[in-house]
Amino acid sequence: MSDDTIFGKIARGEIPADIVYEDEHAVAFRDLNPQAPTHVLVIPRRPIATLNDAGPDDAELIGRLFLAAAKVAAQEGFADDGYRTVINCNADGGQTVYHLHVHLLGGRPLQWPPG
Ligand code: D5M
Repeated sequence: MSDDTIFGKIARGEIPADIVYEDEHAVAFRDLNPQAPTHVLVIPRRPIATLNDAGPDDAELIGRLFLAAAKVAAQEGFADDGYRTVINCNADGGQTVYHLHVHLLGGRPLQWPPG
């Protein structure tokens, strides 16, 4: 599957990002437009456009994205205070980049519900 999104380019190392964690399956980097003191995006190296495009074969990979987010939360020092992980899906979900990503937000108390 081809992936010409900005996140596909980051995953392939073609454009720079402020990477805070990476492994065989996932890359995590700081969001350019942070909504919290720490705002990191965790993406799979393998392109999946939206959560709707994930299938049963992606179940383990999606679990790995959340485990990577928890690792980054610990790395950033707010795991015990708390944080939020969220996936935006399609237009009403506020998705703008069509390479699946988990937002990790932390470093301040977060409001609920989101807007
Ligand atoms: O989230 C897409 C997020 O991606 C949004 O918070 C801005 C961020 N963004 C866009 N381009 C970049 C680059 N190049 N580096 C880091 N962060 C970036 P969504 O859920 O799709 O609305």
